[in-house]
Amino acid sequence: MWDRLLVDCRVATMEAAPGNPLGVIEDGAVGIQDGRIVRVGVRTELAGNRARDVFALGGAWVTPGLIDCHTHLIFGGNRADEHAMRQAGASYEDIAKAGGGIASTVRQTREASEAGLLASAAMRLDALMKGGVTTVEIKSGYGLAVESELRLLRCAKALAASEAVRIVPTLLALHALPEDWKERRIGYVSMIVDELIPAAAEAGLADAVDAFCEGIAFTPEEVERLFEAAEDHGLRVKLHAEQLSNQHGAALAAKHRALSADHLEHLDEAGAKAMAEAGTVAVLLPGAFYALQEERKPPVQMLRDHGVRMAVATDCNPGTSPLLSPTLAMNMACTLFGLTPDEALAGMTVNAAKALGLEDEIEAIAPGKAADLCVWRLESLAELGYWIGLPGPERRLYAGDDT
Ligand code: DI6
Ligand code: FE
Repeated sequence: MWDRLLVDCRVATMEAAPGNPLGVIEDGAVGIQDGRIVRVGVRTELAGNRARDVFALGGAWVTPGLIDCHTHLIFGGNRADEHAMRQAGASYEDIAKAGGGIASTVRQTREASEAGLLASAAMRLDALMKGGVTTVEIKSGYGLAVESELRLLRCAKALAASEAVRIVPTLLALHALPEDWKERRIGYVSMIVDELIPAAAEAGLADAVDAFCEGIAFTPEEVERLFEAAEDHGLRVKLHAEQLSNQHGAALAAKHRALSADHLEHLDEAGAKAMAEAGTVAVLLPGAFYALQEERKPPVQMLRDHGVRMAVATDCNPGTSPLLSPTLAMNMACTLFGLTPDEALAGMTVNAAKALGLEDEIEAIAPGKAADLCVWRLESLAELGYWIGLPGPERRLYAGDDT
């Protein structure tokens, strides 16, 4: 006897087949036991099985739960003031150079109590979850010192314990050079490499290490030192690359078999090729492009031509992407970047799972995978990338439980 059986639904398994890129099963059924999917198929194939709860879904769509594979969800305060400054003509780089930007959030984060950080992050997390998110990656990066970075990772762990969502913690070790290290760049990177990475790895607080490779942040050489240290400690790597300029970060990330390279507005062909060869996922972040009113789009056609998998994420952060809706990220990926609605859905499911190295757990609706599912009362799945401000799924199952 299974725990649950979903019937009278159309299932987008996300297991692509020829002519059926989303692996759609019309008149499908999904069996769930102990938080995992045990069987999926057309209803008649599953007809002999019984379950404690049978959900008849009246023709609704079932997709995997959405995966937000790039966020900076935990931080103190917000930067609505800088949003206003940008409307008055200041650029993101101007504000950063004047001591605002990431440095401003670092100050507010260091001042915040742990309870305060958790409460504000939980509010944002709740919005993402209501929008259909069942897995969310959370980066540190607003502590910028050993203890304050570890504190953010511990907050991520606390949220994982209290909320019905899978949380994947990333140590964003090189995000910005803190004010008090301005004259000691090399020393700062050494501290991160020699102290923070070993401490985070030892405590099991991070799955991967990330950095911001940019003219206003860290150089490819500094990033490479970081990647080597991460590898020494058994941590995967990923990179904020080619967001504001071309630093050839994507090729560097690919060289280190990065899970993903993210943003990529200024990606060149050599970078795309290297990513394809390494299996590095391109994470597109239209919320940041929108909020910064950028003009240069990521080269989506080039990514397609080279067979680079594309994921889509909110990049939820206080500076460049105060975006709290996964389906709005999908809509923006379509409207601003030219993804098809199918690509946008794959970008928040199967490809996002790969960007987190979690394909075995959550990449599809298939036997053995976690029963993280969304039930959408929509006529077509293309509506997920179409509505601007879709309220969220009718039902959200996390590890088989209705949440
Ligand atoms: N790129 C971004 O868009 C965010 N971080 C990063 O490396 C911005 C973070 C912020 O401005 O607070
Ligand atoms: Fe980011």
